[in-house]
Amino acid sequence: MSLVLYYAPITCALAPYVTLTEAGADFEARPVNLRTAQNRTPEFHALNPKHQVPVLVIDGVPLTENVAMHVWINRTYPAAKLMPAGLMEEVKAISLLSFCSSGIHPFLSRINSPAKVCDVPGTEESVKKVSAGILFEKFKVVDDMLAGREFFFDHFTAPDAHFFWCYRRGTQFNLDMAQFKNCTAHFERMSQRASVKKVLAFEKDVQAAFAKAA
Ligand SMILES: N[C@@H](CCC(=O)N[C@@H](CS)C(=O)NCC(=O)O)C(=O)O
Repeated sequence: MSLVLYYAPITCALAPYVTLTEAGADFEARPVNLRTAQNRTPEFHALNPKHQVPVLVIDGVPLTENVAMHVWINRTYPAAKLMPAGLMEEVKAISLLSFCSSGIHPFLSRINSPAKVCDVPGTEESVKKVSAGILFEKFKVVDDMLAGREFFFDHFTAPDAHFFWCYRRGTQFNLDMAQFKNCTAHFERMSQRASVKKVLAFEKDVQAAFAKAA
């Protein structure tokens, strides 16, 4: 099987990199430079007309959206148990993945690029502030979920990887993330996993290569 993950540093492509690694999948991570708009080329558009990473190309067929990728990786590599067993637990995991993807992620994006959602001059700080307020409500929900728990379920699963990315992105905006004690502890535990260390080392290498090419 041929697996190519289109990946960009800092982005949510970190999550499928982690779950593919945890699954023991043999995959190629192909860097995409968002700063030079490599995601806007005709070649990339043919893979993903939404012009976003991640894209997982499976035997030549592109799959987009984190949630779908984690479901596919889990089904393809069941021994890794990337989703919890049993229908109810599995759909709870899909619910969490969806919350990361459509509940939390859009507010991280608004803080990162406020002008993409409001082009009225002078509103950037306001968009960031409102978005941070909503984001904090969402992190509080997860903080409560993680109270007294090592992972979301009884072992590491895909939502741990996806949420790790969300929390990490939050730490990159000068927000008071330390208030979310359980999320912070989860983040620190996740940072110790071999799969996470591997993607962070890869991220550094890709950033260095992009800087050199600039
Ligand atoms: N819902 C998508 C979101 C993907 C997404 O927002 N990717 C961002 C990076 S985190 C991206 O590629 N942004 C570039 C752009 O939109 O031009 C998923 O979960 O996979």
